[in-house]
Amino acid sequence: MSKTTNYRFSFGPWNISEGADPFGPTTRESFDHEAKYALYRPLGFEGVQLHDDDVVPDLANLTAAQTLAKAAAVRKAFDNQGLVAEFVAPRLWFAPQTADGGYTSNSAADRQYAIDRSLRAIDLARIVGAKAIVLWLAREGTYIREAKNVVTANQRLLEAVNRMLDYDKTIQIWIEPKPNEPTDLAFMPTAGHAAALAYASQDHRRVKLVIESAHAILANLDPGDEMAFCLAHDKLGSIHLNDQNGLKYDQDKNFGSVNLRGAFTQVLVLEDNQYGSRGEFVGLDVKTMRTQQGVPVTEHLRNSRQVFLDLVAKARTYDRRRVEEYRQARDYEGLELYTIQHLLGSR
Ligand code: XLS
Ligand code: MG
Repeated sequence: MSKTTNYRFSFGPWNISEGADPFGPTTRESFDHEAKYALYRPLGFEGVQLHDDDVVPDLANLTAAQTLAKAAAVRKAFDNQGLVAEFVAPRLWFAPQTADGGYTSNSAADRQYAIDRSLRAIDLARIVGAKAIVLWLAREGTYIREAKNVVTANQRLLEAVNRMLDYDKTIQIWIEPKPNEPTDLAFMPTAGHAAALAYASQDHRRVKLVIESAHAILANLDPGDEMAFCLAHDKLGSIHLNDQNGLKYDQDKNFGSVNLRGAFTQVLVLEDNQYGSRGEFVGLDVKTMRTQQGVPVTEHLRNSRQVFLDLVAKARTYDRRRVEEYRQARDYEGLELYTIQHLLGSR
């Protein structure tokens, strides 16, 4: 067991948000990306999670040369500020061509758009120095199941991943599962689905996963178990820590804010399996409350990171010898009380 992992943290610029929700306008002024990047180091973060249009805003209206030049400038700015691009994700849920999904759309032209955009995202990842692209398959699913042939859709996802692996021989592809929202039924709901896709691909070692706590909870699964499953298969590319109050809209609450013991479980899994020792980031994907005043609001990032570190301290003082004794005696009542009292600080 490692006691020494020095964790490094990441978040995406969208985590510093203007407070809009589906029922109302923004409640804070917008804050441009360059100004956001300047906040990373002071907040204790060095990794930047990026979408393709975070790297190059308005990329649909730029020439290839303009796009590459902008990406190179972002790379330089990161280098100057001591920042690292963790990944680039093609934003395949905003463009009109992806209204009914990209890789799994019934339209051949839309599918081609999705592939082309993904390959451009790989180019951008190369330029900004990210070793992976992330596929959060937002609209790859259906609003009604009769809308698509689900067998064909799954085959198309595999073809798309193989196309990306073929295009670049070293890039990693990290799939981020989520069971619903914005679709009703997503094709890639859990780590098991994504791992099956990875193993079916032409180079499974380069296909990994991002496990987001809230997404696992939305699938009624335990986030720590989803992470452990990936670790057992060396498939945990990254994590998006946050929290979620039951089965409702995706909330991206602060890490540990709903289920502290569940958050402890996630930290234990990461600690006990040396997550981070090969440079993997502890990624956050948290939204502040719409009601929070100020521009920009960053407390949710600072606080979630702090809760993670506090739980790391708890994990490091969790008495494993005692845990083992309880396990041997099969005294899970005793083990549960010890765990809760350890979290409460009384043991
Ligand atoms: C949504 C995802 C998304 C991906 C990149 O929850 O976290 O932001 O990480 O598209
Ligand atoms: Mg996420």
